[in-house]
This record gives sequence, C-alpha cells and structure tokens, in this order.
Amino acid sequence: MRLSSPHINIILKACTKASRSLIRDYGEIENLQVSTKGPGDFVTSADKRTEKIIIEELQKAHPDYGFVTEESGIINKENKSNRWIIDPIDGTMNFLNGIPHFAISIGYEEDNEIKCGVIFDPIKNETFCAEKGNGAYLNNTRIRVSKKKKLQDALLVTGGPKNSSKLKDKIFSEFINVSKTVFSPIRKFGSASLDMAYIACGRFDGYWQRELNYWDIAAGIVIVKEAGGFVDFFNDDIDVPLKKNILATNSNIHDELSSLIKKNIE
Ligand code: 2AM
Ligand code: CA
Repeated sequence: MRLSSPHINIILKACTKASRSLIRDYGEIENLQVSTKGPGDFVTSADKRTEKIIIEELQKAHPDYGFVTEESGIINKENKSNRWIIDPIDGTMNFLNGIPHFAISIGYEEDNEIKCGVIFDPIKNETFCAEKGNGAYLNNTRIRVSKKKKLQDALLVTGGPKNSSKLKDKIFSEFINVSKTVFSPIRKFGSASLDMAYIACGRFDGYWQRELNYWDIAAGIVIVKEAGGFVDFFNDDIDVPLKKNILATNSNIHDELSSLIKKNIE
C-alpha cells in the first residue's frame, strides 16, 4: 500500500522532477571542492534551481495557492489559507561538503495547519510522506515511532546553534546537560527535516532544536504526528515570525525530555 491523495501526488511529482537536477548538481560538488573558488556560489544556484522547478510544478496544479519558501520568500501572500511550505535543500552544509544526507521538504498548510507533507532524500531514495488522518509512510511502508520508554535509553538528535545565535552559550550548556542524562552520545546529522523523518520511522527517539525556520520542519510536523509521535513548539515566543523551537519525540519520552530542556535554558 502507498499513500495517495491529490496533494501528496502533486508534491511527489514536483520532487521527482526537481531531484533530477539536484542529483546532477550534487555530482558536480566533488569537482568544485578541489577548485580554488569552492562550491559556495554553485550551491546557492543549485538551491534556487531546485526551488524554481518545485514552485513551477506546484503552481501548475494550483495557481492560486500561496508559498513560504527558503529562497524566494513568500509568494502570493493574499492566500493564507492554502500554502506550500518549501525547503529545496535541507541540509545545505552536508550537500556543500559532498555528504549524502540532505532532502527536499515540502509541506501543504491549510488554514494554519499542516495537512500533508513529503520529505524526499534523493540519494538514499527514501520518501517520507504523511497526510492528516491517513498515516505516515516510508516509500510504500507504513511507519511508526519507536517504543522506547526511558529517556536514558533514547537515541537523541539535535542541531545548531548558529555561530551568531544570541542563545549560543545556553544551547551548548543545554546540550551538555541532556548528554549527561542519556547513555548514547547525541547525534547531529545536519538536516532538520531528515531528523524529523527519522523520528517518525523509529530510527531516533527524540529530536529538539531551537531557532529553526518553518520550512525546515513543516513537512516533518505531520509526518511525526501521523507516525504516533509528539510535536511541541516549546517556548514559542521568538519575535521573528516563521522561527520555531521544536521538540519531536516518540511520545513516551516527551515529558522527561521536555522538562529537562525547558529547565536548562531559562
Ligand atoms: P538548511 O540546511 O536548509 O540551512 C542543521 O542543524 C539543520 O538546521 C539544517 O536542517 C538547517 O537547514 C537548519 N537550520 C535552519 N536554521 C539554522 C540555523 N540558524 N543554524 C543552523 N541550522 C539551521
Ligand atoms: Ca533547511
């Protein structure tokens, strides 16, 4: 069985089309890394190219829908009821360094709620998708979050902080505190959307990260929830709109991890 709905099918078509040029661009990175100029500008244009293909494809299906995107900002802002939330390459630093761990992330939001989403890892050929009320899938298989009960046994993942973050020191001490509570060292894989996808299919038990952008996690929200996980936008008082602090878990470890995180940053 696989998940099939009009919105999911439109997103999948856009991902397939965009991934052709994305994979080609990724193949170029190795050559550029040894060049004196480096791959920086090339990656920026790969990001823009991928996003353009996605936007064109989605616009063909619904010309009236709005967009919130990493590269082009907000498009058709009059329509706030139906919006696509897009990150064309999530895990840009991995992509830039030739590390095969990045994804296209596309969520569909209706009246301020993410209704469905796709996270597509073109290198591993893994498609994570979900629709509200219809479950979460990895390729054609239904996925569920892990069953681990105790935080100390959990495999956790996080990301950031950005060097310029005002909360940098606090975020580092929070990381140390959480590290002391769990047996396994905390992972940092560098792609927020794939971190969320991996919570949904039980590879990780808990994920948290501060100061993210909405497009990093929009698709992941519905995928984690539909896989039986818990998503919490903790301390959601950031002044900048579209910025999010997120905690996504298998549900079982939510309270324990939540109290630890909130306790350590204020
Ligand atoms: P990006 O690759 O699209 O930039 C890395 O920790 C993950 O967090 C990536 O998914 C990255 O998205 C995202 N991210 C978003 N804002 C960030 C920030 N200010 N600092 C570090 N990572 C950020
Ligand atoms: Ca991103």
